[in-house]
Amino acid sequence: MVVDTFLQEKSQRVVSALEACFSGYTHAPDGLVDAMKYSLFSGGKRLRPALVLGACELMCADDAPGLPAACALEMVHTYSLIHDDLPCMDNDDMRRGRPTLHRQFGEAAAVLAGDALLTMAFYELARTGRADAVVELAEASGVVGMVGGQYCDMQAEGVVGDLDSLQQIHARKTGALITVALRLGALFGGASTEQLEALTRYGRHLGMLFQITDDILDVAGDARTLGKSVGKDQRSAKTTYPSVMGLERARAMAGVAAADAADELALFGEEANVFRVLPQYILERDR
Ligand code: GRG
Repeated sequence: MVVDTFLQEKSQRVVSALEACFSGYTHAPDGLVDAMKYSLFSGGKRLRPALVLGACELMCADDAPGLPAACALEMVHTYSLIHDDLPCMDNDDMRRGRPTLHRQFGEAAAVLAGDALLTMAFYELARTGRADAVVELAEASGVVGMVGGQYCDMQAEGVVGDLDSLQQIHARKTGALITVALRLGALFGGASTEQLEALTRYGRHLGMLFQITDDILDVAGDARTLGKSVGKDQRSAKTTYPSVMGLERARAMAGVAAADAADELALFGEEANVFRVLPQYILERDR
């Protein structure tokens, strides 16, 4: 309940801010803007921008300074999903409960909408004048972060991997964006080094937890509730937490990651309570 309210509130804040980002694009090609908006406003959980805003608010009792970074992160995340769904990658038909962008608008429009969202993300972040934030997002989303993790994940398809290589791939592919969400929120909220480091450690555990639950949902989740197809990992012979250790041990490992995440918050007072219960919420999620 606490987390639901938190996610709803932060989602509304970021959706309004995202809409405002498009208001200056009167000279942009309509079709491309429609494609970008189709994916951006298709009702994802908005977890990453909520983490930015929550971390910012935890630091300075106001989430407003974190809004540009929250928008930038949701744009990067959305572009990554659009490109991940393409025929040359996961070749998926459904995302967030409706046809994937390339199914609806064609492949070229999907590639370009993803490119434009990525560019727009850095435009919005650069406008804050915070070069340190731009560097953070570039590292987390680029070759040493999410894109690099996606590449390694695709290279590893059909190869039986161990837990160590799995964790390295997902620290980049999934963990980097979740961790940088907390770091950006902390930076814009004026965090001390100690606070930044604690939230970084929290983010790493949360990222791992998120990926394990994602793998579990691909085996045991419901496609309609998830809004995307299930069973893909097995079909594409991917190494996942359930494939390496079985479903029950994967669930236990997710439980440990959730507890480890909450333990990193000792530094903070009761204003961090939503972050304390968030890991359990992710552990129990069905979408
Ligand atoms: C194509 C550059 C590029 C990167 C792709 C995001 C990604 C990297 C791949 C998606 C595959 C996947 C299932 C990753 C696991 C974690 C993840 C990012 C899940 C989707 O995020 P959610 O559940 O999505 O937060 P919503 O729709 O709620 O925003």
